[in-house]
Amino acid sequence: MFNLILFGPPGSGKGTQSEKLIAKYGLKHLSTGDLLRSEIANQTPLGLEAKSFMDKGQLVPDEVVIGMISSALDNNPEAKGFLFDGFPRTSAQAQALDNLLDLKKTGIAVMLALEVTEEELVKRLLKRGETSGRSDDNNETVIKARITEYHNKTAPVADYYKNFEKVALVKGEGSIDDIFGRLCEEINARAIAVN
Ligand code: B4P
Repeated sequence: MFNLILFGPPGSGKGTQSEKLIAKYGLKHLSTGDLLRSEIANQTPLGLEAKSFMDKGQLVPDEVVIGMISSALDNNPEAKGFLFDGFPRTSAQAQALDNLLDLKKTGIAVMLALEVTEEELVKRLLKRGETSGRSDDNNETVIKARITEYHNKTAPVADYYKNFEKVALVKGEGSIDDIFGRLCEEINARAIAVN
């Protein structure tokens, strides 16, 4: 199995690049943001709980997202690898992911970390907010709260993977295709098992 984490602050292009990477490498895409928005759309109890955090720009509690990822792993026994998009976002999530993958006798091959300036992040998210209907995108205060959550709780997750020399920093500014090319170079340098 080849498993990778696409990492970066809100609006760094994780969702955008994930679509292209799964098409090229045939990995199963697991986006906690997408899973949570689907729960909200279906008005499930989990979705209603998650919405109250997401609307304020806060992270959803660890046990909620870890449970979702655990079920998604169990529901895809045939996957040849997973692309984790927006997960893990806290050190507790990173530890839980390692434990879940250990049970499947696999692990993370690489964390690709997109680097984008804060000014560019805010610009991109406000622009998406004009059309996306996402309540967490159309308010600059909420966007800034998301970025603060990222610095406080999520950025340390990269240090966790740096201990295992698994982090590749990738410039996340420029054209979508150029960034995709940089990500593919990093994967191809590591991924003997990916076709
Ligand atoms: P997510 O859904 O993960 O979304 P995101 O961080 O906003 O964005 P992403 O980086 O995927 O950006 P995108 O490609 O879309 O999270 C939303 C919320 O869910 C979180 O705030 C949190 O509350 C909750 N959540 C999710 N996972 C969680 C977890 N594990 N634990 C706890 N809570 C969790 O790009 C953004 C915009 O930029 C798009 O409009 C795109 O078109 C544009 N763009 C992309 N690349 C570009 C480029 N190169 N140039 C110009 N624009 C570009």
